[in-house]
Amino acid sequence: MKIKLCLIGDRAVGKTSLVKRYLTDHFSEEYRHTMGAKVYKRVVNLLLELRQKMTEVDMTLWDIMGDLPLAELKNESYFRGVQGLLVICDVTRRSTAESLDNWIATVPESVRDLPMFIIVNKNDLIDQVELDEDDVFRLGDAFSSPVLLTSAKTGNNVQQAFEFLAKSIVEGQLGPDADFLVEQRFGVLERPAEGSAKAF
Ligand SMILES: Nc1nc2c(ncn2[C@@H]2O[C@H](COP(=O)(O)OP(=O)(O)O)[C@@H](O)[C@H]2O)c(=O)[nH]1
Ligand SMILES: [Mg+2]
Repeated sequence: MKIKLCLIGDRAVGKTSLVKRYLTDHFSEEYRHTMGAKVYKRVVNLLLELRQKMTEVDMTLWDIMGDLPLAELKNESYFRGVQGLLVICDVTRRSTAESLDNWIATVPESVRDLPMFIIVNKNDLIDQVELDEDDVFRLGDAFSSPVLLTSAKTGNNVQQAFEFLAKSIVEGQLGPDADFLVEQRFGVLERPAEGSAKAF
């Protein structure tokens, strides 16, 4: 099964570092540059718990190149065919969490309802933290999405971020038990009423 995941989030939150960490812990190959984006690929075997079956997932990871504004990405193929989003902020800069609203508001409408994980990166920088536990929970509520604290530096939760999202997508495509599995893995998050998706 082929899966396309896109990374979004402010400059320097660690998007590229997370992809590199995920890829270089294992064999990988950077295989394509497109306008405004770098596309990476990794093939993994993931265990689907419910079916007790391994499945091969061919992941392409789309990372924004440099500082390209999202408005330009929308004109490119960045979001075409995407199945899941990693929405990334930096635990040491509150502003990067505040701007997630803007990121979500600017992605194409069809993309907004896709499986999405909020990633709070740089969790190794414990003495510079600007987001507390409540903030992290509020982010999850606001976007009705699982939140993972990661560190591209130590590798903490990086593989989980990519592979749990990939599994959510695969399981979502595999039938009605998918929601149950996602709830079991992450706990249930209430979907907020229309228009209330504001964490800050
Ligand atoms: N301490 C720490 N630094 C990180 C982490 N992730 C990224 N960085 C640093 O943050 C800066 C921006 O990272 P980069 O991956 O280029 O961000 P991008 O613009 O979102 O792609 C670089 O100096 C990285 O070394 C992390 O988890 N912990
Ligand atoms: Mg980058």
